[in-house]
Amino acid sequence: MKSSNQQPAASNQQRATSNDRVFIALGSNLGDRAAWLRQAQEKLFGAPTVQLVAASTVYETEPVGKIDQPAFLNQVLEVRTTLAPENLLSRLLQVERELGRARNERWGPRNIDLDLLAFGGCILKTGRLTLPHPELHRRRFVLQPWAEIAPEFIVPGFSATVEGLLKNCGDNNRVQKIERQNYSSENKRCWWYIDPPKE
Ligand code: A4P
Ligand code: MG
Repeated sequence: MKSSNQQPAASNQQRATSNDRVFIALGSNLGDRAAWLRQAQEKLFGAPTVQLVAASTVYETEPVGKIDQPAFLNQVLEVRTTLAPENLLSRLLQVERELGRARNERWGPRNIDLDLLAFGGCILKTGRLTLPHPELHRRRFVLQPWAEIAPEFIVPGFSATVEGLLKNCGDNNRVQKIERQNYSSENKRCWWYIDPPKE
C-alpha cells in the first residue's frame, strides 16, 4: 500500500536517490503504540536522507520470544535512502533514543523498536549490524506486513521471496490487521482501529 499521507511535510528538500530497496520493521508494545509508530516515521522522514516508498498496514501481534508482555503493533516500511547501511542503522538508533527508548532486557517490552530488515542485496555481519535481519524468516509479525508491500522481493541469503518465506515460516502466532482510518489534513493525525472480530 502506498502511503502518500505519510510523506514528510518538506517538499522542496533534496530527495534520497539510491536505487536499493530498503525495508524497516517497526514495533511497539508500550503506551500509545500507534503514536510511537507515527512519531518514529515523522522523525525518520523529517530529514531528506530517508524517504518513504511504501508502508504496510499496522498489525496487532502476539509477543514472540518473551511471551509475558503486552501485544505489539508492528509495521514494515520500504524506504529509499542516500545513507549507507551502517549510517541508516545509526539513524534508526538515534530515532529510538529521541523517542526515549530504554534498553532493559533483550526481547522485552519497548515503546519503539526499529529494525533494518534488508538493504538491497546486501549480506553483512559486523559487531553492530547483521543484514538481512537474522530473525526475519522465523517471524510472521515481520513477514506478513512485509509481504503486503513487497511479496516478490528476493531476500538476500535466502534465495526466497518474502511471500515464500511467509508461507514457510511456521510461526502461527496471532497477527491481526488494523485498518488505517481517514487521515485528517486538518490536524495531521492518523487514527487506527482494530478490526471487529469476523462473524
Ligand atoms: N543490530 C544488528 N543487526 C541489526 C538490524 N538488522 N537491525 C544490533 C537493527 N539492529 C540490529 O537491538 C540490539 C542491537 O542489535 C542494536 O543495537 C544493533 O546494533 P535492540 O533493538 O537494542 O535489542 P532488542 O530489540 O531487544 O533485541 P533484538 O535481538 O534486536 O530483538 P528483536 O529482533 O528486535 O526482537 N514480538 C512481536 N509480536 N513483535 C515484535 O516486534 N520484537 C521483539 C524484539 C521480540 N518479540 C516481538 C517483537
Ligand atoms: Mg531492535
